[in-house]
Amino acid sequence: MDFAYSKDLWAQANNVLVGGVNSPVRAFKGVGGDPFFVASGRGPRITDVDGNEYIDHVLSWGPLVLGHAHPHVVDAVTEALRKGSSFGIPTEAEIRLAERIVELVPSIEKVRLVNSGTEATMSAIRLARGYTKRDLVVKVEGCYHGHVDGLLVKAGSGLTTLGVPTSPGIPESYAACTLTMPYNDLDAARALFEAHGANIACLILEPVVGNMGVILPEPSYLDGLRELTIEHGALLIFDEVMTGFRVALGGAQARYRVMPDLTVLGKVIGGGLPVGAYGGPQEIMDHVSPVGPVYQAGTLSGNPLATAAGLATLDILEGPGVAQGIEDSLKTLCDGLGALAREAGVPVFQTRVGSMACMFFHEGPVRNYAEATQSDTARYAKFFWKMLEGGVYLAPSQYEAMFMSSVHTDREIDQALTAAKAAFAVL
Ligand code: KE4
Repeated sequence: MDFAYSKDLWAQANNVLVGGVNSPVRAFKGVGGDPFFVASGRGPRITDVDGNEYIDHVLSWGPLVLGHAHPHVVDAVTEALRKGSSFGIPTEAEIRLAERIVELVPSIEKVRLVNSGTEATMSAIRLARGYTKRDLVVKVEGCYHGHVDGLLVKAGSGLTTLGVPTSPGIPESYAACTLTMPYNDLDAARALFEAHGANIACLILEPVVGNMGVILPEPSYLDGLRELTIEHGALLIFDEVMTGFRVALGGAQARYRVMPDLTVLGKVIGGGLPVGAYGGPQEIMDHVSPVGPVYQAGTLSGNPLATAAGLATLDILEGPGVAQGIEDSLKTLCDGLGALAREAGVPVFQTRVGSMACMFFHEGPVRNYAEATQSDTARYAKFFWKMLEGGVYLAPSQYEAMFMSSVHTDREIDQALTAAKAAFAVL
């Protein structure tokens, strides 16, 4: 495959963009080598600047549940743009998108639109602290909630599990307000709440983890966290930026029937444009300005283009059988990949829920961060590049999710499985 122009652009990018990218994962550090530059996308496929075409199973890290440049989304955004891109004045579309979120996500009565998942989680945490008048935040090791200062922490040593920063620029004192615990371990959660419960404002987690690969909650884990947080007066925050509208139309909370106090959304509700949102019961949300004292604001929050893209995406996604069809396509692909791996004698551990999945190069099981990070990332990297050669773009990291869209067809699935067969043969 020819990457000549991508290489040329990569050199130019590194002259002016930090690391050549505007988000680290795009630099392909997880798989080695240099990234290609994309020129366009249409439906399930993208084309790079050298004319190479790939089936896309990253879909902009989740937002493009209808694939690239869906006509309904393009028309809606174009029509909105002709009327003006931003006003900083209330518009009807913000109401309509908020109404759809309230209707679809069971625990949400009121919502605030923002511009990214990071902004949404940051705001939800500030609200939880303002509402409970407590400082401590609990997060799950391996979950990612955007680059929020207080959440870029890893498990500290010892029983206190006080967070230590994973990034320079975060004061130790700040990280110390974040406690960490392993996923799928209710005993660890109980011990942590026994020790700190009276000072814990909230527990935030990805109900289905998508940022250490895809890891599913063990039975009754989410229920257990719900009971525990109620017992200690802490808010339960589901970060559904990735799982929202993918694990189910109503998110993981609908699929697993566990209602959080606050929900964070993003990705799909923006249809590829910058949108985030946080929401919950009115009694909590009305603590946010201008109704309540917890301040949060944003110049472009709820802007006409992003709300148009989100509404158009939900128009199609809520159509009869669409979400189920995406789930069925992903099952077909994952079942095929599993069979090929077994045939080739390559140990993999597969996870899948709704329209997101993962194939760990790992004997299994993978139930938490410690187990996930035992995966054979070198083998994943080799698989990634062989799949790219076969015209299939997977996440350039073992610790990300694979996504499916409504416009991937049997043709794409067959091509992906053909590429995988060739890839497994040389792993
Ligand atoms: P953004 O600020 O990137 O819109 O959202 C942050 C975020 C919050 N919560 C969850 C569960 C997320 O997965 C994310 C962002 N996801 C990553 C991919 N795992 C985005 C890709 C990137 O960082 O470039």
